[in-house]
Amino acid sequence: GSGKFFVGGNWKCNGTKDSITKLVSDLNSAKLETDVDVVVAPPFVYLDQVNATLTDRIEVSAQNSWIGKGGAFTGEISVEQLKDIGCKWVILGHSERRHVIGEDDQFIGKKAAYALNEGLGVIACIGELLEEREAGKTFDVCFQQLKSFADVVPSWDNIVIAYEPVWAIGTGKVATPQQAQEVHVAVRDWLKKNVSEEVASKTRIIYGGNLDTISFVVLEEVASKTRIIYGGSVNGSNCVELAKQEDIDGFLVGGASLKGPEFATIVNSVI
Ligand code: 3PY
Repeated sequence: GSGKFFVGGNWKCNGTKDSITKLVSDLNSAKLETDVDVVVAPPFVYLDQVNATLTDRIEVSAQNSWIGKGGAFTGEISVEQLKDIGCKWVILGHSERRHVIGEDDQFIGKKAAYALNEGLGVIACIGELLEEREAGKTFDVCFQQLKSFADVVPSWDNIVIAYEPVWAIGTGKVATPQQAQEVHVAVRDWLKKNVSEEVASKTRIIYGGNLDTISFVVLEEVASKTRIIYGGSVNGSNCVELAKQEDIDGFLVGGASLKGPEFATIVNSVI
């Protein structure tokens, strides 16, 4: 894998004050491997409560953010407000926002660029529908979604890519470790060809030695440092096999993240 293992819990539109108080207390007492970045994403209305009561060991993420500065945008939440309450991350491009709410690549890209420019980390989700997989379009779809992030983001330092095949979300159907690994490798290759070279060519290297060697190092770094995590029905029983895959650098967990002990098991599946 690349970089530090990263496990995010996407609580989606679930929970009450009481259930979230209990979940936070379970997370606070859980034993978590030290070498893992752990993030949870509560619904907006509980973000402040969670951030105030959760151990500093776990960072807090939003599940969405507005495309720009706040103002007259009824019902939206701005990046500035998220930062104000101590939120460090935002999940963008989740398939439920793409396919249930109808957000498109361009809109998601704008949100990502704004959030990154303001200093939030972005968990950038991509993934194909079942019919796209069956039509052999998995890579095309994922690359198109990646490109719409790549075209607008200021840098890749603060992005984690979450590959979440839509047919594996909320269906209990998990991708096999091989199916996930195959896409993760393709995503990393795509980054190498389309992002690293671009970054390498834009990076000014002021050094008098062998330039080829240096640009090669820069080129390798972006693709190999970007964490590509898997999401889609990850749970306490399938996480170990998935985590063994070379290019799976962590997980974005749905339903199983609502149970403290099971979420801890997933965090601790790091090898
Ligand atoms: C799932 O596992 O259902 C997810 O959507 C994680 O984001």
